[in-house]
Amino acid sequence: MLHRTLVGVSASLALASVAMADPPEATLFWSVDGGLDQVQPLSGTPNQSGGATYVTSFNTDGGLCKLTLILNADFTADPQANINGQLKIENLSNGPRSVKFGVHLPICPAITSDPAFGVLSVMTLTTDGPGYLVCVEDGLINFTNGTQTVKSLFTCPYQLGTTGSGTMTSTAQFGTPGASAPTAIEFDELGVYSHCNISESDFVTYSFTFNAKDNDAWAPNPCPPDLTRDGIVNGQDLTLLLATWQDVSSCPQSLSGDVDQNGIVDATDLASVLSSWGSCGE
Ligand SMILES: [Ca+2]
Ligand SMILES: [Ca+2]
Repeated sequence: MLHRTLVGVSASLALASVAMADPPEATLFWSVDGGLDQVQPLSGTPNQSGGATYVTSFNTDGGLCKLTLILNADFTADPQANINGQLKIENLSNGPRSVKFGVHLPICPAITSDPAFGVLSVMTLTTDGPGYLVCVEDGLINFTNGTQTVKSLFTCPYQLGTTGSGTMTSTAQFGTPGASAPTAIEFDELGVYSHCNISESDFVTYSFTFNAKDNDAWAPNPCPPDLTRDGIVNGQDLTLLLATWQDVSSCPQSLSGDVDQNGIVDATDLASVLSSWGSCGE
């Protein structure tokens, strides 16, 4: 019997509001019912709140999966950095599905947090009859530094189930609002990952709020050609630019010489420094 597989996935994050340049590229991977993992880049577009929106859809065995990721960032509320959002996974097919998906997204710029760091997340299963959600492997929300996972929420095993229709919720948190980490930690990536079995015609949502004290006190540069932020554009800025000449990054804020924050250090950035020589955008 051919089961029609129709799974919708949507995710939204809010990292509050700095006017970002081109949003960093995310990586999406997914599979349904044990199929091969599909991996694809996922580009974001700036949204009205100053963050970025990521949208994609994909087909598998006659089904459709849709993923939406909304990211809003605000590191101007020094010294707090906040992320909140919601992730939704729907199984719209006529049978239970094993759904695996993940999104990895660079955090630009990386957040340095001291122990004032925490996440609160609420998982809700909504069913139109007897239904369940069973974790198959790993955790849902991962904050990573390079390849090291700093913290995860909703790690296996967990499950929700009901014999009737309605909703069930479960809450996970760490650190909010108190201290949670023994030392300062840095995050350069947010990963959302889930592999779970979901009953037919049902869906699950994960809402979450993340707080971290940002020791970097990062703020937009009022004079972008002033790469050293010392109030003057001079040889030091030129030296810094040339040190990263032709470097590229999906996280432009990590390129010290990328004046226009487009992800590459090139002649446009050089021209900007030279045309602003001595002044600082006043
Ligand atoms: Ca300077
Ligand atoms: Ca550039």
